[in-house]
Amino acid sequence: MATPVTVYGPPLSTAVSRVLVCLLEKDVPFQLVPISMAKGEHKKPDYLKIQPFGQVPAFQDDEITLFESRAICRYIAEKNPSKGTMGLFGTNPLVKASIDQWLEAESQSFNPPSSILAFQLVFAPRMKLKQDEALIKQNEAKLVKVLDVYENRLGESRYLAGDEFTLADLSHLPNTQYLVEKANRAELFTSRKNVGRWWDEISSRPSWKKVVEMQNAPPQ
Ligand SMILES: N[C@@H](CCC(=O)N[C@@H](CS)C(=O)NCC(=O)O)C(=O)O
Repeated sequence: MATPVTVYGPPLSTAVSRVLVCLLEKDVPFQLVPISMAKGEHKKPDYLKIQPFGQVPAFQDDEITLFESRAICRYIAEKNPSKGTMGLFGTNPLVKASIDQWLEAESQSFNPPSSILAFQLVFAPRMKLKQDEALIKQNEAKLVKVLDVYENRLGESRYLAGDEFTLADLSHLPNTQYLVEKANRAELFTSRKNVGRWWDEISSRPSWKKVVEMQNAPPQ
């Protein structure tokens, strides 16, 4: 039997949960090495050998190690084309380009304001850090503009890259979950008809529900 792949990092991390949901969609067995960020385990020399920036996640498949959650997701989808959800990373160059385009939109346009908001609104209070109201306002305004573009796009197609659920949609799950469920910002999504419909659909996938369960499980 093949050795399961290994994901290093806690499920509460948005970047780790992106990889976990991808593995579940593709039905790829994995083991999780939680890595305590509170204890600084992500900055230890042994860990830096597989993630030189000292961030989570890191990923291992036999002798291959990778970092960067979106690159890891592309690898998982490419390596397992006939397992689990088909078409996560497309089957022809044009579809792949469309998926890549929206994956880039997620990483370059959606992630910057949404990750700042998730940090300021969810993690800063948990870490007893002072929230930066100006930064929150500024990034809410940026996110509104991004979501207006998404609203138009999702009026034309069921999912971001077309009629099928792909890595482009999957990549939005982690930050959106925090904003909708933990940061009291659901309205940003639900007040937009198409974005609200899309969010209901992608967040109801069994793979994502399982990741949320892992996030909510009490620490071992
Ligand atoms: N672009 C990276 C981002 C990774 C990242 O920012 N991870 C955060 C947790 S979500 C982290 O490790 N933060 C600790 C640090 O930067 O020291 C990816 O997608 O994998």
